[in-house]
Amino acid sequence: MEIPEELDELLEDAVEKFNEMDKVRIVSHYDADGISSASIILSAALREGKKVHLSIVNQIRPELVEKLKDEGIENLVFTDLGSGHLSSVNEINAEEAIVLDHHHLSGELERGVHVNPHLVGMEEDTVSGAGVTYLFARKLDERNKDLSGLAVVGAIGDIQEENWRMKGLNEEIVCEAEEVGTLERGEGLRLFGRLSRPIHKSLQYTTRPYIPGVSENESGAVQFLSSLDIDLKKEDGSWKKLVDLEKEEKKELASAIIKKRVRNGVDGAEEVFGNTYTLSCFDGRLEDARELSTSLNACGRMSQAAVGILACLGDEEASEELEKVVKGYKRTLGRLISTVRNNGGMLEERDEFNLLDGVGEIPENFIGTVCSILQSDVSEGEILVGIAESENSRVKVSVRVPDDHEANVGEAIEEISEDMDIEGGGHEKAGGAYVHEDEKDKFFERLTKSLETET
Ligand SMILES: [Mn+2]
Repeated sequence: MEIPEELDELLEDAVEKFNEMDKVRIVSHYDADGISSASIILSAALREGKKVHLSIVNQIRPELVEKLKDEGIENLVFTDLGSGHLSSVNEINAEEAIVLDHHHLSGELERGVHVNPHLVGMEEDTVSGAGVTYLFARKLDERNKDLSGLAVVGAIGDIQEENWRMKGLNEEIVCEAEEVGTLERGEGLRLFGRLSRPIHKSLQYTTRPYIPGVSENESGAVQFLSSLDIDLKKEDGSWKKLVDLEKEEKKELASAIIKKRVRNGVDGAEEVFGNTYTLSCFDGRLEDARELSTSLNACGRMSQAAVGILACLGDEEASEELEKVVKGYKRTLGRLISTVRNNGGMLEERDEFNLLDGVGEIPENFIGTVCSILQSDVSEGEILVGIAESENSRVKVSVRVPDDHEANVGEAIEEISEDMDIEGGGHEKAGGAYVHEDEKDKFFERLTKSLETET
């Protein structure tokens, strides 16, 4: 694998530091990338025989800093987190810290080693937090190359593909994972649960690509399949999965999906196909990397990150538990969506954008996903902004702009953070920020302006 020299040097320094550590306090982010990162660093640390204490958090808040400070930590390792809060990391006052992250930089690390692609002129979307953590782990010990599949799960979780293809270091990690045999890359229909679920369930659960009348619609999915003469069951009576379809059937299904989208005004045939990644790192069991990534995301949102981590470490019981967490997550999400749809007052059409006021109804961990789903409810081409209650008199604001909108949400939020006391970031079409309650309106004003000037 070609790792840029400067990055390689940082990794070397981090490994050297890590080798001196006996007890390690690990803190990682609660999204799929963060949970993948945590699984990688935990495996690597345990293999080295280190004593480990791990926490998963959704952001670095003052209470966390206080708590860690009180613990009197000697050795701190942050994964998929920390780069944007280096002054807080310094404040924890650990003797040594290692930060393995890919988020935007803010401040400088006082004691320890900071590894981040931005430090060597690389972009954040060419390697995930799990990717950086993996690069560290393989530098620490070659045998950690068997954790490469998890780095890919993290990159998928952070939506780092462009047109459903990896780039930069992510792509190199995929190649290495193929080489060592923890992952198999294929090409095909991007349906959810292609290895694990009945096809009609796969179709129902697939929302990207969106299939009108089929996504989130079980009977629609069943009808769709029978209109194609595809049997739902195999000869032995068990459910057919996408992976069980004949080549011809797959082709027919693909063209039917594209036709259905075109007829309903959804463009972009290329969105329907993409790389598929099959993980084979769970002794014998195969797992779809996209599905695992979705499940890890659910774990984080449901405050059950430990289940996700254990599943990533290959624990079979945890894998079963993971399925339950995912179900609970779907139920919660479904309930929240109905709450909004049955309660007209929650979604307000303003001049500049649609405002979903979820304060008191929608937990902060869910507001982003709820906004993503409800974006199809607002008028075409319009922006949706959601708010939910957070801690310390702050609200969590989530912003979603339609695909055909020129605005860049991540850049807008970054721009605002230069002169307002907010914390946040995001991607092109989706982002979020924590904003003081009484500065909410000021934030909305600034947001409207930023999104406008970019169009
Ligand atoms: Mn990340």
